[in-house]
Amino acid sequence: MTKQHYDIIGDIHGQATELIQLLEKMGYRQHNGCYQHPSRKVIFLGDFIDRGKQQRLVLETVMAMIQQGSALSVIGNHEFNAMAFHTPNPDNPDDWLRPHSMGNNQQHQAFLDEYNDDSEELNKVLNFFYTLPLFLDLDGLRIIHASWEPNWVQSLKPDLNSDNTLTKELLIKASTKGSHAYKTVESLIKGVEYKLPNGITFDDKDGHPRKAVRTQWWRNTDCTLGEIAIPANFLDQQTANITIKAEELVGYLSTEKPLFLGHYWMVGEPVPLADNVACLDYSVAKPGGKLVAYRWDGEQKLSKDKFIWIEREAHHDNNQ
Ligand SMILES: [Mn+2]
Repeated sequence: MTKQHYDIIGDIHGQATELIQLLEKMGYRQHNGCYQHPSRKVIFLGDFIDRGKQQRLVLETVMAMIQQGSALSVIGNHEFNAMAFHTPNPDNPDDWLRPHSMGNNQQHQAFLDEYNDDSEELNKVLNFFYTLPLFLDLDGLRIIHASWEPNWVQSLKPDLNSDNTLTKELLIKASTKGSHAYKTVESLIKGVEYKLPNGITFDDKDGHPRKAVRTQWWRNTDCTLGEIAIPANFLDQQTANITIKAEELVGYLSTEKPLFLGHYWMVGEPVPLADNVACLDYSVAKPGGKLVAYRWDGEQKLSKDKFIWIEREAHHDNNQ
């Protein structure tokens, strides 16, 4: 039997215009309210929500595709955060699993604006998030939002449903800082970070000071922190020169199935990160960003020719 061919789409963050343009560019057409392709399926990498102003339209589009079998998806950290944001903390009923702090409210505000006073739709969407698996391990490819580590995935198995979706119990455990579930889920969907030494901090794209940097965890050789930090080029020279041994990295061997990730706010022309690793998040919710897909036809070695994208609509920049 031939392998199913997939179009894997990166983080959308409420940018429905670009999503629909990308689907149409790849030959998907609407039938019965659902985008479909005669021979291909989409796989979404999660992070449908937050930031952009068309989050309901994004969710309506992807929910229809998933329900009618023309797409699959994994969960992103923004869906996980939303589930925790809207779930009361069982240990403290006056609070939420994700506290409604100013920062957390700000990050989620565009979503709240669209679902304000519509608890029926909100519940429908939260129930949909519970149907999104943490990862997909398919015939010939793997999909996860931020990082793949077989032992972490295995250690969560007892807490996941048989289709690798989250239970409410796991949502609660994974919202408790310091727990094994918290660390593991955080690494898988928020990425592996390297803690900076000696109180060094830097400001991220949103202007928040950070004490740890996201890393290219998939590297298999010794390197410097400057070479694996994401984004690159913001560390001072001394910090950038810190040596990282291959064994300190999670690594992803070249013999493993191709792995597709979102999450990392890549910039520039889309290219594979390794022969068998590609990230499809190119920050479509930020000025200058794009919505990126990879058209996979069963190959083990990924090619830069198979990326396809839509540039962010310039008019969004005037509305923000
Ligand atoms: Mn993300």
